[in-house]
Amino acid sequence: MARGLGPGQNGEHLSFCRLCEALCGLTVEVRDGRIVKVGPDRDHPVSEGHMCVKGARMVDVVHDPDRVLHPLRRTGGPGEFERVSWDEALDDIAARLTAIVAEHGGEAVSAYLGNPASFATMHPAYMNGFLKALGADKKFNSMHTDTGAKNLVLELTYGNPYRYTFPDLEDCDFLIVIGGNPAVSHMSLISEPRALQKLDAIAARGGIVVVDPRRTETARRYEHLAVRPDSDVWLLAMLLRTVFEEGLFDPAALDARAHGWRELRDAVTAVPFALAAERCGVSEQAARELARRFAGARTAACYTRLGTGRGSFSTLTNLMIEALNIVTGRLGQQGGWVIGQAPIELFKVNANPYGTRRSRIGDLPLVLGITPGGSLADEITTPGKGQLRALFCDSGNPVLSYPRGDRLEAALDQLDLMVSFDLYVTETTRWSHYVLPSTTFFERADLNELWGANAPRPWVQYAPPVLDPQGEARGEYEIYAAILQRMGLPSPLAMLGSPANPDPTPIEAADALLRHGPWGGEDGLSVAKLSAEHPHGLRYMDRVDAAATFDLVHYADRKARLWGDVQAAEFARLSDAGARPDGMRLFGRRRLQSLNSWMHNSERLTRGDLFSLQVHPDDARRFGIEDGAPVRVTSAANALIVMAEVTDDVMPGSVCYPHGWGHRGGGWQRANAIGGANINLLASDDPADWEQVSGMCLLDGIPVTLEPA
Ligand SMILES: Nc1nc2c(c(=O)[nH]1)N[C@H]1C(S)=C(S)[C@@H](COP(=O)(O)OP(=O)(O)OC[C@H]3O[C@@H](n4cnc5c(=O)[nH]c(N)nc54)[C@H](O)[C@@H]3O)O[C@H]1N2
Ligand SMILES: Nc1nc2c(c(=O)[nH]1)N[C@H]1C(S)=C(S)[C@@H](COP(=O)(O)OP(=O)(O)OC[C@H]3O[C@@H](n4cnc5c(=O)[nH]c(N)nc54)[C@H](O)[C@@H]3O)O[C@H]1N2
Ligand code: SF4
Ligand SMILES: [Mo]
Repeated sequence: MARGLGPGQNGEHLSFCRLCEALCGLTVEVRDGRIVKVGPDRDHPVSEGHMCVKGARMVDVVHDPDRVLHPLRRTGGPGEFERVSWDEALDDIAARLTAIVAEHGGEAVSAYLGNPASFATMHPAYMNGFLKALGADKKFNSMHTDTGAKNLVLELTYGNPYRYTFPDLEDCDFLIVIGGNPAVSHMSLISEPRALQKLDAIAARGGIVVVDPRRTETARRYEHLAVRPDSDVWLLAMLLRTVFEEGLFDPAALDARAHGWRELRDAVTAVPFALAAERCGVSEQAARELARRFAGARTAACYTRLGTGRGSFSTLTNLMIEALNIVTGRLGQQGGWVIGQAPIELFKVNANPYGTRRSRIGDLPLVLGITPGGSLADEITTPGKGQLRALFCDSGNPVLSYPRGDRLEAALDQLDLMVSFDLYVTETTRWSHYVLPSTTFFERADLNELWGANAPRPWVQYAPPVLDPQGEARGEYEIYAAILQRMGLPSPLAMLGSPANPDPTPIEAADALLRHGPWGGEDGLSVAKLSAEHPHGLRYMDRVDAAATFDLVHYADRKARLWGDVQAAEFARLSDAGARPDGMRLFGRRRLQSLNSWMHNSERLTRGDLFSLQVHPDDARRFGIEDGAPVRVTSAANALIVMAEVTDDVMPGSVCYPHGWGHRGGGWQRANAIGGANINLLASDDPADWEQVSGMCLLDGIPVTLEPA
């Protein structure tokens, strides 16, 4: 294994994948300036030779003939571009931005930051720095389709929205997985590339129950408990009620760790089992049984992801999941429910406490100071102070990933300036005045500096660039810095500068934080040391320190809060809900070979069954729908025609279709030809239809009707 290869040099480079939280170690073979093979790094201290097909096919993205490799300027309608030089593009962007800020103020400028940026060093930090330098007060990202309810719940329960709780998989004997499909998604929000191996071991020691409306790849592997879409809140109420009623907890221990459990106990005890069982489709007996197994296990954790995050009670559901872990003594238990330790502490202070700001559209309380992404179109089209006139779209595709891309497209067309940083002309970026070619992660250096906080076996790795930027691509930081420099403004990471280095690059800023972090100091962690001595990555601690979880509870008394105004109001709202409304509910799924709305231009990743509307045989009979035949799906927002797949993998009363398809008008030719539907056209972009506590869009459990088309 050659070490210290420079970018583009022939040989086998060491790197890591930045497509999902698993962050698998990779070997990347370069010949004549091109990547010829991406393989697993068998010597990586945590992934130990694990990777998936997406990591291997990044080569199709890096060398995709449809990739944007030069700055593009709009010449006409959407998607009509000409090639321009970087100087022409940056000069014009800076001039137009200066004029917009002068006329309308910084609040007319904003940015949308997409999912891939979560894996790039300091990316959210320097985008914030860019917006701050301009005086912008709004930012958008993928949070309102993803983690928003969880972030809010972390803030309410522990006082810090940035520090995630997760299961300590190593010693866990019993795991409940609610609304997550780790066999496909690789255990989202947890960095454990060998998650499935860990889950198999948990199942062998005790058990794993997968609560999901679909018999997923994970549910098949372990035990499946079918639940109706958007009804988990009722199941959680039954689980907690059982724990309290049957005394499956230690009140003295709980008093030492949490406030508010008596109020919570009274609230769940007021939820009738019969009503809850009818709402979620899980019987009282099955719920009680699950609660007993959970509380009775030596060690246990209840883990959740997207399936509970985008429903009509997403905050209350996630609050009760934290509560279930806390009440049963799982918080801070080795093999239980923990908060981890990163080598960099970036978010000591919450600059935007929940509720201190509200959105201009829909008057919703902001979580983390992020404006609800579902309102992006209305933020552009609604006149008044703060109306958006300039938008930077960085590493995101909100036309496909958020509700009502059709309305968003029309709004984007009204912007005075839209600038996108992407690898492709996409459904979103085609509306830009400029598309600026960005580097892939193989063309930039990164540190996985923050993900150690979410790892049962924490590690840190520095990956140097494998290739030089392809074509004229540039890193996003460089582009932001060049725009600000032209405007005479400080660079986007100036706030992390020091007298010795007032203007650090992202890696330099991360390095300084690493050197001053808990594993820093003389002879401690630094980029130089990782690069020279630990090219495969370094496990800076053998295991997450479960007991240290309590030190990371942000409240001064280190106790969790199980009750407050939000809980009281949400339980009151729950008690007003009557019997289950009739009708079909739509929810989503993911596929191993696909990543959200991209990687669909790779031939190898787009073979076989890509999308279908999964319908239960009973519903198919009821609505006259045949396997493989077109079906019209109608929601309050829209109607779409898609192909049906009749299968009892989904529960009666629910239908399932993946998001991120329906490509058209972008530069990715194979993706365009594949077809499929943009399922988010059926979701609502009216704030009144979202969960009002967190501003999360309703993406799972959308009421729909079906008919043959
Ligand atoms: N119905 C429904 N909708 C969903 C979801 C769902 O489950 N159901 N999931 C939601 C979730 S969890 C998420 S995270 C969002 C994702 O939604 P978004 O974050 O809006 O977008 P992505 O689909 O991840 O697209 C990423 C874009 O970044 C580009 N890109 C990739 N790498 C880089 C890079 O290094 N630099 C730059 N500049 N660009 C890059 C890609 O070409 C692509 O255009 O979708 C959400 N939407
Ligand atoms: N292969 C692959 N891996 C990925 C991604 C990808 O697109 N492809 N995306 C990455 C991203 S951005 C993210 S955020 C993570 C997401 O990681 P996960 O959340 O694990 O991913 P999903 O497959 O969307 O799993 C959500 C599960 O919730 C279920 N569900 C839907 N509605 C409900 C409900 O009301 N109640 C319950 N209990 N379950 C429900 C769905 O059936 C599905 O099985 O995955 C990441 N990893
Ligand atoms: S599981 Fe696949 S996509 Fe995720 S980091 Fe590993 S190789 Fe990349
Ligand atoms: Mo996500």
